[in-house]
Amino acid sequence: MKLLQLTTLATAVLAVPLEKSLASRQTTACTSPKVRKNWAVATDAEKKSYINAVLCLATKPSRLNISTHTTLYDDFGYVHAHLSSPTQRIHAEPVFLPWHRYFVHIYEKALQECGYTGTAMYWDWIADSGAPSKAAVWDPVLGFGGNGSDTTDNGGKRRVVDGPFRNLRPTYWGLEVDPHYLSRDFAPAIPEAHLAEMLGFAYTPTVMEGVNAKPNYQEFWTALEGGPHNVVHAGIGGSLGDMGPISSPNDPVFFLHHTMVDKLWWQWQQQDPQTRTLQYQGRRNDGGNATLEDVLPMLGLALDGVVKDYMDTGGGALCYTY
Ligand SMILES: *[C@@H]1O[C@H](CO)[C@@H](O)[C@H](O)[C@H]1NC(C)=O
Ligand SMILES: *[C@@H]1O[C@H](CO)[C@@H](O)[C@H](O)[C@H]1NC(C)=O
Ligand SMILES: *[C@@H]1O[C@H](CO)[C@@H](O)[C@H](O)[C@H]1NC(C)=O
Ligand SMILES: [Cu+2]
Repeated sequence: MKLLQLTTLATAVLAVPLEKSLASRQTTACTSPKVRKNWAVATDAEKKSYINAVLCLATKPSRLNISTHTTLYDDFGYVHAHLSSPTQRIHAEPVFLPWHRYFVHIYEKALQECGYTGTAMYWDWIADSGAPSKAAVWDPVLGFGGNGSDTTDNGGKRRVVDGPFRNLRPTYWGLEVDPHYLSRDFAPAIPEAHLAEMLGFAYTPTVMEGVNAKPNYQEFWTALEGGPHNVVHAGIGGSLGDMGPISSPNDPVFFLHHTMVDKLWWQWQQQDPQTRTLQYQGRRNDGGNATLEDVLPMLGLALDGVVKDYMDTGGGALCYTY
């Protein structure tokens, strides 16, 4: 009896530290990090494999315990929307960067469970800022398809009519259940106002130099989120496309955009890894000061995370580089 009790106790006590020691073992074990790729330089085979895995997500059951549950593809839009409203928990506060880093990581794993053997990829919108609508990422065969159509007979949204995702039907629009075809609404150029197409003037190499030069985490995430991050969403989504509302992960390009945002954070951290890898500060939306122990909620899509495990791309729960 006594022995049995001891064994039970030991198992219970071990359960928690085991998980911890696995995490810390990975910190030292990340010796060959995977290198995340630029979509523009990926091979045709890699692009096809990525695209097929995205389509596969829409055939997998939802992981969420909700009455409207549809597919794993829809889960990403749902979770992002419900963490943005009615209470904003993932934007306009320091957790923006680590939360989206973890979210991209979950998506990358989901693609891999759908047969994809590569890594998350990014759209380098800085390189394409002069003519964003011509970027390789919008290719109708080896890309995500382009701008939406000029009709709005898709529940008022501009349906993407070319490319491999033209038949994708996201379930959510913001917080609403509103099945529709995937939509985009590339912001047009307005020459009279000196506005370039897709608001490209707001994420040029020169603008980004200013963002990268920010001296601390708080100034950096604020400049990156409120500036180019938001503008790229608006430039692709407009008001009649999926990249606009809080259900923006509906558009598969969301993850190429956010992998780019993540790469920029990583680059900023690499400028002074000693100081910046764990630098995390600012005011939370609930009024408290941000700490490395803050939780990254995932509403059941994956286990909730903790900020400190997602600060270092080569440690904690992660093992990749750019
Ligand atoms: C799923 O949701 C139902 C209804 O809200 C709840 O009673 C149940 O405990 C939930 N199950 C899990 C595993 O979260
Ligand atoms: C995208 O398509 C819409 C609808 O046809 C059009 O108004 C808009 O100018 C297009 N944007 C670009 C950048 O071509
Ligand atoms: C947050 O940090 C600031 C500066 O260190 C401090 O003055 C303030 O009291 C802290 N606020 C809370 C809610 O802990
Ligand atoms: Cu977001």
